[in-house]
Amino acid sequence: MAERFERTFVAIKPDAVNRGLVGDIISRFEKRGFKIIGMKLLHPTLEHAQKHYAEHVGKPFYNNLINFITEGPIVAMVIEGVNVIDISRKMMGTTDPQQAAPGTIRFDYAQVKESNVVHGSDSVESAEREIAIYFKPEELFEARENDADYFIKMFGHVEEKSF
Ligand code: RTP
Ligand code: MG
Repeated sequence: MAERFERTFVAIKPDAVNRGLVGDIISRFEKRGFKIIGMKLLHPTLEHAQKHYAEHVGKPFYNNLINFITEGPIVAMVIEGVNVIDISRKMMGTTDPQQAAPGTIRFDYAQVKESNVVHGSDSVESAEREIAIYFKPEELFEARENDADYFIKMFGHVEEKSF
């Protein structure tokens, strides 16, 4: 797979927020090296939910899905990294936690597909569309390199090396 630098929209769904799983889930993405460049706790409105899940209108699970996602606050995030769209969905596991591989977020934290803990965009187009539903451009921040590199570049003041 070509290495492409991407952004994706990730949501920690109301079930996971309610169960206190926010820290655990965020830390998985951080440990992978992905950068969180936008994040907020919000209670999705009906409009948010309908726009977000527009592709599922008319499907048998649609009403339950809309009710579920508007049930309580979610943590909405924009995450950046190499192939983050595909890799973050791999980290989440399949839609149905019963089918998900052990070690994935949905396998580890969920039992049924109706409340499966996380959402991740499934393509570049979905990511752009979903990010725009939940974030204004000014709510996203440039990802920095690690702090040392950043400050060295910024201030150019490394006086000597120890190696
Ligand atoms: P998501 O969009 O939430 O990241 O999940 P996904 O791509 O893995 O699955 P998708 O097909 O987009 O479905 C969106 C959400 O709808 C619920 N669902 N229920 N009862 C069912 O057959 C069924 N199928 C899907 C799941 O909560 C899924 O995450
Ligand atoms: Mg989906």
